Amino acid sequence: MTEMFLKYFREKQQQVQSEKVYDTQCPYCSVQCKMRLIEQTIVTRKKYVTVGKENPTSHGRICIKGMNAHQHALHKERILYPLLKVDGEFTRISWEEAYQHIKENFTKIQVEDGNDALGVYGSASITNEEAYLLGKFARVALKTKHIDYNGRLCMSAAASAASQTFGMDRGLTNSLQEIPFVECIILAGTNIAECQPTLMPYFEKAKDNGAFIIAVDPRETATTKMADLHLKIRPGKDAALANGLLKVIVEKNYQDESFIKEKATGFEEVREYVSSLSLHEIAELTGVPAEQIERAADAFGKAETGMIFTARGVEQQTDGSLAVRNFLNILIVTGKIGKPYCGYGAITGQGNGQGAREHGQKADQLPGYRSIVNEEHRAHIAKVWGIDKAELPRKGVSAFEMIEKMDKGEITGLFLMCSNPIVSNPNADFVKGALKKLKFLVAVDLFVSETARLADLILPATSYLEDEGTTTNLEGRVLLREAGFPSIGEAKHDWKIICDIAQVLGKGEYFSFSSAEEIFNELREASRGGIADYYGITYERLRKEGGILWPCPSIDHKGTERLFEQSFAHEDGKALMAVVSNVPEVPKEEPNENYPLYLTTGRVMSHYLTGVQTRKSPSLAARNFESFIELHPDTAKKYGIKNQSLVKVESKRGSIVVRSILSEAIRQDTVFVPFHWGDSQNVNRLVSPKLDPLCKMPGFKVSTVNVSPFVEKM
Ligand SMILES: Nc1nc2c(c(=O)[nH]1)N[C@H]1C(S)=C(S)[C@@H](COP(=O)(O)OP(=O)(O)OC[C@H]3O[C@@H](n4cnc5c(=O)[nH]c(N)nc54)[C@H](O)[C@@H]3O)O[C@H]1N2
Ligand SMILES: Nc1nc2c(c(=O)[nH]1)N[C@H]1C(S)=C(S)[C@@H](COP(=O)(O)OP(=O)(O)OC[C@H]3O[C@@H](n4cnc5c(=O)[nH]c(N)nc54)[C@H](O)[C@@H]3O)O[C@H]1N2
Ligand code: SF4
Ligand SMILES: [Mo]
Repeated sequence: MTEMFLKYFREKQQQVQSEKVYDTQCPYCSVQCKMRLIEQTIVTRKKYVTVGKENPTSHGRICIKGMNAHQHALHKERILYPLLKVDGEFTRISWEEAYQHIKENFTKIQVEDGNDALGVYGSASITNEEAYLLGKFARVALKTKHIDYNGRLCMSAAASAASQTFGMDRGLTNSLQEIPFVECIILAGTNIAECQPTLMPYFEKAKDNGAFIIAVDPRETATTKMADLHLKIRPGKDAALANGLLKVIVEKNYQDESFIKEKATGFEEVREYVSSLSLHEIAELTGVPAEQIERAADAFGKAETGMIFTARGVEQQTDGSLAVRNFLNILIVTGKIGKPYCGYGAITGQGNGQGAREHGQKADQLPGYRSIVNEEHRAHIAKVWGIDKAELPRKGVSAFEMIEKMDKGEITGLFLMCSNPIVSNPNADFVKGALKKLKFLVAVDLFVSETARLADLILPATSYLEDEGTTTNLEGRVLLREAGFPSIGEAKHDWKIICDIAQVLGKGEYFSFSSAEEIFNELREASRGGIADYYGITYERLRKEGGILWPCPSIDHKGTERLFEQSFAHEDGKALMAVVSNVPEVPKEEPNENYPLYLTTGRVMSHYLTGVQTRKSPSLAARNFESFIELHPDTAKKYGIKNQSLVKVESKRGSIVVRSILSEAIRQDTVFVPFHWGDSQNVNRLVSPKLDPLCKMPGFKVSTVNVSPFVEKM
């Protein structure tokens, strides 16, 4: 009987089994691995598998997050229709009703409180088309100056440093293909093994070819394990460490005099400053022994070729932009930029962390990396948009400063697209309080995130599987993300939602787009002649060529692999060095009696950012289902904390409870907590809200805390 049934079942299965394949691209990190979603229908059940697809960046590799990304996109908790909060409960309404609510409330707020009382908070997880359109929406449809985005918390320090030193900011100055041939590599505050895992083979090949790798991190990580030398720095002291390296480089004459003379300004001042410093004092300050600083400087200084990579460990600091500039100083002094196997890489974070920082979502920026304060730039964009230059709002404020304005009642309405600020911004309890003060909050999301819970209205967006558009990966390579999967429920594309609202507000003529490609074609015009010039890139070319590195000023231009080969992007063609003090302008929190430990924050392999997506993915959530605090066994002993026990972690601003992981990998004066969880595990409730005065990046990587065993009150 069983035999017969099995035979019957197998035949049946073969009969009805069908397979569909969707070309897509990972929604998570900046590598933007190309993937395929395979949908198999077995009898009545659908089964999904994601596999990698050949591409010039990750060559068909994907990591566990990419492999399981479809699990959140297909999750049953996806929002299917607009939800209005009525008496504290979310209630289904139609899109028409939702748009009417927006019209009424936005209009009322702007009449009562002024145009700038409406804020727009965007994202680097949306496409270039959507990022571009959101900037236009704020300035043309809402006429507000207040727009900024979550990339402020991510890329602003590196972007500001590269713009000031080189005259332009593209994450990698070289293509990844050069990495295997570099002799000496510095990885400062970057955990590539967990955060961009599919890039690891580039570094592994470099090692096989004999490269010397130096890692700078207060913790041992899967990345530092690859290094030949690990500088286990005290959190927040990277600028000083770079001064130490510069000092040795200059004293031992590793500098490239002719490069400096021909291509840089400001060297003498830097030389003078670092010469005045004591290496012994730098060792004390940074916690890195002087001989290790010397060894690192020798390795980098003597090598024929070298590259430096930084990520958020160096950048998410209240002196982050200057700390990066000091690492760029090292490249310039040693002449290791603008030639083969020499250059800089800010390892970009979010999927579209590069493109979304170029096309006008920033408070001070217009598309093509143009400046909102430059009259020529304003005129160019006003012309593309068909408005009068005088109508273009002026410069607004950064993401966290917008939240401060909500607290003060200066911003009273917010349009939030693709971000979860109460989990991702510092001083989270304050942020929550500020958002609660809003008269009207609209959140566009896939899920009811911690922030969307506070919204008056939630609009359902389509996911990466459903929404076509371009993203620009960490190399500066513009990619077309195909998206043939049908939309789920009544969800709409982010760009469509923006266009529809503009229409309801009477600005439809500026937003009459019927496809992402049409928006891209306007973006091309808007970016034309700017720093981030996309004019020569078309969907047709992207389909044919697989990806194009900007700048690409004309249709027959092949794109730009290596930057600064002839000159830097400043008007004089030179790189501008900066003296970076060991003592930052904004003092950082230092351990004291009440808060004796440094807290630093970051990521784990299996979760992404505030975790709204990855916590929905069973295969990822199973790897880390709760947050944790990593602390050294000696530190744990001192504070009476056992392994795998609940710990109360407290700062001046708040407290959380997380489970301990004792590990000798971390410095004794430092604890680490990831930020992928909300509510009682939201580490940003502890984090200091101080900002880098130059780029307004929060100092996520240094706060001070105290730890104690958690005792449950009966
Ligand atoms: N798995 C995973 N991958 C991701 C993400 C994710 O959430 N999860 N997010 C993506 C995004 S948006 C981003 S921005 C990137 C982030 O990528 P990374 O910047 O590489 O990640 P982080 O863990 O934030 O920080 C990197 C390292 O900095 C170290 N660090 C902490 N304080 C300091 C310090 O003061 N100095 C130095 N030198 N190092 C310090 C931390 O110990 C950590 O190992 O990753 C992207 N990829
Ligand atoms: N303590 C600490 N805090 C940090 C950091 C840190 O290292 N330490 N890192 C910072 C960094 S680098 C970053 S990038 C930020 C990120 O901070 P956030 O932007 O707040 O984090 P996400 O989790 O990406 O939030 C994205 C939201 O958009 C939704 N979403 C996903 N795809 C789409 C889409 O296509 N359309 C729409 N409309 N919604 C979508 C998701 O469900 C989610 O709710 O966090 C920062 N915060
Ligand atoms: S998370 Fe990053 S490395 Fe992993 S598959 Fe996605 S894009 Fe690739
Ligand atoms: Mo990020």
